[in-house]
This record gives sequence, C-alpha cells and structure tokens, in this order.
Amino acid sequence: MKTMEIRMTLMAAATCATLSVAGFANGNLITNGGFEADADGTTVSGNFVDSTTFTNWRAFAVGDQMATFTVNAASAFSGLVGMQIERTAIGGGDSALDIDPFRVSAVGGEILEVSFASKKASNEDTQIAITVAMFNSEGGHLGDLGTIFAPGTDAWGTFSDNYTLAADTVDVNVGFRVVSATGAPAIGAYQIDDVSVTKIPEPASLLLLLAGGTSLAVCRWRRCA
Ligand SMILES: [Ca+2]
Repeated sequence: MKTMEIRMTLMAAATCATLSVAGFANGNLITNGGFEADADGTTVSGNFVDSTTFTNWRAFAVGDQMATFTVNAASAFSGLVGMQIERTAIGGGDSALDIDPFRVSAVGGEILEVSFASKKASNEDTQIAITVAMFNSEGGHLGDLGTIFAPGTDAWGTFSDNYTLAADTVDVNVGFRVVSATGAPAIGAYQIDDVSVTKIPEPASLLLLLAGGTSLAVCRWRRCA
C-alpha cells in the first residue's frame, strides 16, 4: 500500500472519530427544549402542578406561591416561540418550570451540560437558577446541583454550566426558578428558549473513541476488515 493511501485512511479514521465525538456531545437529551411544540399563547397560571399544558415540560407553583408560565412569540430567541416564567407570589412553597416526569436518563459520574438562552423580563432584583436534581433507581433524591445566572433586560444571552452526577444516579430532573442573588425564591420574570441538556464525553471515552478510529485505520491498512 502506498504511503499516500495509508495517510488518507488514517485521516478518514480521525475524521470519523471526531464526528462521533461531536455527535455524542451535541445530542439534546430533552424534547421540546425550544418550546416549538406548543402554540403561541399557551399558558397556565395560579397555584398548581401541571405537566400536560406544555409538551415535555412541567410547570408548578405550590404552597403559598403563585406563578404564570406562557409560551409566546415575545419569548422567542429562535423559532416562533419561547417560554416566559414568572413568579408572582412567594411563601413557604416552591415554583419552577422543569422536566419532571420527563427526566433525562443518566449514569453516576457522567457530566451533563445544560445550556439555554435567556432575557430578563421584569425590573425586580432577581436572577434565574438551573437546578439539576439527581435520582437513584428507587426514585430516591440524591441531591441537587445548580447554578444561578444573571441575564439582562436589554438583550438575550446564552448561558451554560456542567454538572458531574453523583454515584448511583439513573435519571435527573432539570428545572428553572426565579431567585434572589442568594438563591431564595423571588418575584420576577424571565424569558427562556433553546434549552439543551447534553452529555460531555469524559477523557476516557474520548480516548476509547480515538483508539477505535485508529484500530479501524490499522485494520484497513492490513486489509483485515
Ligand atoms: Ca423557540
């Protein structure tokens, strides 16, 4: 086999491995992250738990809390619509937009990246929090990971963070909450769109993929495939 031919085969294998890694990292694990499955004007409001109004999303406000969730054109970062989440009363309860009961399957030790676009939609001194709640095979709550972000009112921003899942995790819930700078429940509103949850390949997985690509190249070179 000519040297040039071997080089081309190796390059093709490397490209394959790179594409595999990119595909693995880019697959969104949640459905309807851009809210496009729901019509402009779809809304739910008050004190409730609701997982049927929005496709693959749950909205709730329980205890003393009140909230309004609306899919509309004004909240679109991309596509036709986005989601406005607004907490209108706080108390001892809780309120969020999350993906329970449409949790993402995962494995302890995996790294999830959560990303979204957001714009602040009220004048209150608030921020918006992501919560990644981890559960084991018996449904037990293993704990929460999270980040507080501060989108502005003037322009959309895109935000993301990575979360390393606790041992024994089998699935996770991902939620958004309007909070104070310290993470406490707060009254205020945000628009969100393009929510994405992806798995970040660990270094070991990357090495395995690259090793797989190299073996393939060697195999082709030796005509053993
Ligand atoms: Ca959208």
